[in-house]
Amino acid sequence: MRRSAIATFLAALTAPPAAAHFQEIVPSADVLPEGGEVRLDLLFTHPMERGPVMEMTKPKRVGMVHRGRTTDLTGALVENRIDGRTAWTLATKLVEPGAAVFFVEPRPYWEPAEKKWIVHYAKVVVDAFASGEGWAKPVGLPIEIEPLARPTGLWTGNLFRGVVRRDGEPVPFAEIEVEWLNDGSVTAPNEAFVTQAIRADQNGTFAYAMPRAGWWGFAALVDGPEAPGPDGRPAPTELGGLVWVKATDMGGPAAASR
Ligand SMILES: [Cu+2]
Repeated sequence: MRRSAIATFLAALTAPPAAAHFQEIVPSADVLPEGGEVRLDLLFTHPMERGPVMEMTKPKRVGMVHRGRTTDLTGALVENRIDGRTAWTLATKLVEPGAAVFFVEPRPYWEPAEKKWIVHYAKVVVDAFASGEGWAKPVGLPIEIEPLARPTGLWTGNLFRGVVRRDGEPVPFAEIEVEWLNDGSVTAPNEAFVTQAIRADQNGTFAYAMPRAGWWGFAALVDGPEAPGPDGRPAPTELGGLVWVKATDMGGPAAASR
């Protein structure tokens, strides 16, 4: 028994942080050339490993910043079941040009394996009428990535750059985890490839070249305030500021419509 406890402890020590959690907020398209309906899927999962999906209770708030206005979309959330877990979906229409920044403020998730709370504030930009306007507008989340490259209409291989901000201030040497939303076509050769790890520079600025078409999640992670865990004892909180960015292959129409 004692030995198995030690084995568990050692396994925990040596296990790579492969099971990186990512709050997904993924739209049906990054650009709506003619405007119109956009559908967003919200789930809490491990994108590169395609699961396991974690339970996502109804978020505190979901909304969008569009043309300088913030709209609360929490009431439009529809519950969804994925692999037996709760996830959410929402559909809305963009009838005016301009980038809409969709965001989610989830409720804290208790991670029993790491004995910590996780709150991942996540956002994604959808550009209506391919306007090229409004994509840099911050939502004002407690931790947020400010894009330095327009996060829509990006080619595969493009460099995505951003600044990690906490309460509006840059976070020097912030840690950023990067994962590709795996469609099943890639198997990581080993655990090291599942989550890419990068650091911001002294100004909180980071860059990453996306090597494959599809959705990429960038998760800036910082320590939040301690909060009582299920046993009432103070537990750490991981705060994430995520942005989802789509890369599209240069090539035929088939690649463009992925
Ligand atoms: Cu997990």
